[in-house]
Amino acid sequence: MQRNPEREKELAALEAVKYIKDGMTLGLGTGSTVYYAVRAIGEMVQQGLNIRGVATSAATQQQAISLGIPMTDTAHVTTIDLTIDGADEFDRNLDLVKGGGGALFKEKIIAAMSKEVIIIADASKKVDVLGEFKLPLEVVPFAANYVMQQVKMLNGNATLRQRDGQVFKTEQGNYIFDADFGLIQNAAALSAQLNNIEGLLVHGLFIQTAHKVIMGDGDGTVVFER
Ligand code: A5P
Repeated sequence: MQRNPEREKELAALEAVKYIKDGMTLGLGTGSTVYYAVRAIGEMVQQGLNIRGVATSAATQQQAISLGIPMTDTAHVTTIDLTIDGADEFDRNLDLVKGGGGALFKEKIIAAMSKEVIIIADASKKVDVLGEFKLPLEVVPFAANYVMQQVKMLNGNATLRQRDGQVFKTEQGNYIFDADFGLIQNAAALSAQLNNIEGLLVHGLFIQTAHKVIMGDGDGTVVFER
């Protein structure tokens, strides 16, 4: 089958927004797939939907505001009804690798605050085993050498993310390491080990976070549920 990833992203996004109800506080993820969801939510708001959004990145915040979506932030909400976000990989347990865009810190906090998390993705994101996509790690610069060494001890090979010839900095002013652990046979165990490294602010494994993954698949969508 000739696949069109952009169409699959859009189809997944359009299916996900059907779960939005009036009055909800909505977490808005980051990335090229969520772009389509935010665009659709903008249209729904124009047609009278009453929601407020909480963004996981400055880019999403900007897009949402430009579409007239009322926005708030984590200082003003304690729970989020539903979050719609993307992923770099998902497996059959609906465990995820995220952070390709560098927004993983806010994405993890927003996911933790959410009663329900729906992940939207094109079909290329579905994998048998996580780990082909290098795992993003957000690292406080002061701890960079230490974290690099600790990641090596877990058999990870990390490289400092660069963009346009410069060291990439997150919205929090931290580094991203893209870490190759090979195929991750036990994602929960690796997640726990990474959680124990001081100075590693957050990693891109999202374990038991997604309630649903909606995947665009050719001309339709498939919904995976936990
Ligand atoms: C942002 O940091 C990421 O977690 C994104 O959600 C993820 O990279 C998916 O992005 P795309 O929808 O652009 O593939």
